[in-house]
Amino acid sequence: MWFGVVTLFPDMLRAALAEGVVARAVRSGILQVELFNPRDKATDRHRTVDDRPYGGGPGMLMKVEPLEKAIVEAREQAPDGTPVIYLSPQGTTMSQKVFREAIEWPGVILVCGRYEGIDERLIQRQVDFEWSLGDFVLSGGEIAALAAIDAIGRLSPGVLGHDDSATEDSHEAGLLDHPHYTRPDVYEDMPVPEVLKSGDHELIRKWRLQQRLLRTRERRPDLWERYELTGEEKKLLSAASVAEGK
Ligand code: 9D3
Repeated sequence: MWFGVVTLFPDMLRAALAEGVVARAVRSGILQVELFNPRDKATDRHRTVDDRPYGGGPGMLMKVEPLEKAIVEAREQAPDGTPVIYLSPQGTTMSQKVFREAIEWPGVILVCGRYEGIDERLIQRQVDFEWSLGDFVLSGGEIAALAAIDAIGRLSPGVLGHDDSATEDSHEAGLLDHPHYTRPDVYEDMPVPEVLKSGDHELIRKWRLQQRLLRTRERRPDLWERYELTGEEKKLLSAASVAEGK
C-alpha cells in the first residue's frame, strides 16, 4: 500500500512513523509513505503558505498554488487510481468500515489542512473524499492522517504477525472487547476472575463473549442497536441477568 501525505509538518509524520508495527512495515517495504510539503512549492521570498479568506473573519487559509502543486506532485508519484482524501472536520467519520474499503485501493493521498482549512475550489478540483476523526477540534489534519495510516496499514496483508489478528479486532465484530488480566493473580486486593484460571477454554470463551455483550450494551447503545444476537448470545445475556438477580 502506498501513502502520500501532503503536509506543512512532515516532521510530525516522520516522528510518529518511526516506531511501532506500522513503522516496521514501512522499513520492510510492505507499506510506503511519501511526504509532500506545500512550503517546498512556494515561490516568494518568504515561502508563504497561508492567505487571507475572502469575506473576512479571523484566521487564515492555506495558500492555493503551493498546496495544489504539492497535491499534483503526490498524484504523479502515486499508483494509478489512487484517490485524494482531505482530512477535515466536515468529512465522513473514519471507521473500520471506511478503512476496509480503502485497503482495496492502490494507495491513498492524504491532504492535511492547517489554519482554517483550504479553498473550496481545491476540494472540487482535487479531492475525492473527506474524512474526519470525529466531533472535536484539532489544529490540523496530521493526527487524522496518522490515524488513517495506522488503521489502514495494519489491515494490509503482512503488516501484522498472524493473518487474522486484524479481523479478530473487536470493532470488526460489532462488539467491544472483553476485559483483560495479566499477573499478578491478586493486585492491590483485586483478584483475577476465577474463570480465567480454570483452564476450561470453552467456559472462558463464553465468559469473554458475555463480557463483550454486557459492555457493548452498557457503553455503546449505537453499536448495540445494530447488533444481531445469536441464540447463544441471548442465553449468555439472560444468564447474566439471573446472576445479577434482575
Ligand atoms: C472557526 C472554527 N474553526 C476552528 C475552531 C474550525 C476549524 C478549522 C480547522 C476546526 C478545525 C480545523 C482543523 N482540523 C482539521 O484539520 C481536522 C480535524 C478536526 O479538527 N477534527 C476531527 N477530525 C479532523 S480531520 C482534520
